Amino acid sequence: MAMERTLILIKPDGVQRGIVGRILERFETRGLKIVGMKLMKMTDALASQHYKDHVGKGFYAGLVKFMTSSPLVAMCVEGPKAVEVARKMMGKTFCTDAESGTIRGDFGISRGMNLIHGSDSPESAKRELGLFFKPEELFEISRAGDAWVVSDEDRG
Ligand code: IDP
Ligand code: MG
Repeated sequence: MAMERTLILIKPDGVQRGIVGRILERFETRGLKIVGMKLMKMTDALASQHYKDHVGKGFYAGLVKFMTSSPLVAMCVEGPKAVEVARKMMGKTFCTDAESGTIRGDFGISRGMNLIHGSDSPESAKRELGLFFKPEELFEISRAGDAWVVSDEDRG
């Protein structure tokens, strides 16, 4: 079980609603480590790279309008199986379908305005992190309490 990094975006609706802290808190409390973070605006060009698999779909124009409308918070989150763990924490794509206890299921009721993005595989995570962060914007951070959150076995 190797340590992984994943891209998490708190989308413009999360920033506008003032719930960035409540969403962030869940990742920190779970034991995942934030190793990069910034407030930024997504451009049309970045949207077309980030959402390249969705270009041409019916919802694409609306998705880009939403994602570029206001700043978002981009984070690199690290931990054992971080990609899968983060996706479970987020819940199903549409907030209306997401289980209670997940971020989308606890904070949202919309389909498209679903508060959060998380990479869907380690390969996507690598690609997406490269779109949002320069290497020097991501840190190796060791914290005093890490030994009580992640064991040698978890580190792989
Ligand atoms: P994911 O974010 O759960 O991985 P994807 O299928 O990759 O879901 O879709 C990317 C984003 O596009 C979703 O998070 C959502 O914001 C938006 N989206 C997807 N399908 C629809 C739709 O049918 N209507 C409106 N927005 C959608
Ligand atoms: Mg996706």
